[in-house]
Amino acid sequence: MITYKDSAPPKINEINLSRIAKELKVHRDQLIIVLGGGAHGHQAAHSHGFADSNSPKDLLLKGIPPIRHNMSTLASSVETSLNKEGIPAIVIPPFSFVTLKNGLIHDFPTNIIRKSLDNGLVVISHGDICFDEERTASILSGDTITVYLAKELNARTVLIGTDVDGVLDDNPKFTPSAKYIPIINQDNKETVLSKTGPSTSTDVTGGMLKKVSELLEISKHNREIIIFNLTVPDRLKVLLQNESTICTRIQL
Ligand code: IP8
Repeated sequence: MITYKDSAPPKINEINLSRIAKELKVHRDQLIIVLGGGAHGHQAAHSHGFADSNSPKDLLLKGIPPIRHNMSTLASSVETSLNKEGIPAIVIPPFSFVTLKNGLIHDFPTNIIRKSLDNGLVVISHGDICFDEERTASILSGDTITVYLAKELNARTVLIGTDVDGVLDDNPKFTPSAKYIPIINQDNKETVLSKTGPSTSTDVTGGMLKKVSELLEISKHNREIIIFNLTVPDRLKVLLQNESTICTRIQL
């Protein structure tokens, strides 16, 4: 929603971004904002072979500058918008301190993130390309970062903003009548996982199915996990004020 997902070259949706920055102003506690790749990350990742595990090393290496450039551009636009609203946000890019091994987190120190939060800063991080101990470089998705940081920093609430009303009971691109599922719990989690498909735009890291599977992993620890539609004005603001709105809550 802060990028036009299908626009090539990637383009920032300034209208949505400045609205979201205004909604974030109601938040009073520590806050980490994790950006997904959107068009900025996924197009460059796709054209440099990151969707295919057999891509040659040279092609992957060539992808590092454009992916880094695009993600830095995106993150810095978000930083600018938040700073304009008086939110003391700073970008901490994973490429400079996170390593992966076979696509999974290998080393992800959190001391600078903790110090930033303790000093009243709002941290912006984002899906990125990172060096991989086994495969030259791999893509680290924003969802993986979110799950990791929620665990490491013991987050109380995890809000996942998407462009649909929550986790849907069918693919809205093919079934326009698909409805959001208000609660995912032990009773329906297997059914939900079997119905939720991957994202249909250029997404090299798995879309909604991966999102839900990763979130289920951290929902057992008395944490509030909410997936909601960030394209609809005021839903973020309402959720940040602990009020209810249309969304999916994961409660295992
Ligand atoms: O959109 C992917 O992050 P995601 C980041 O959260 C890149 O999966 C660089 C493609």
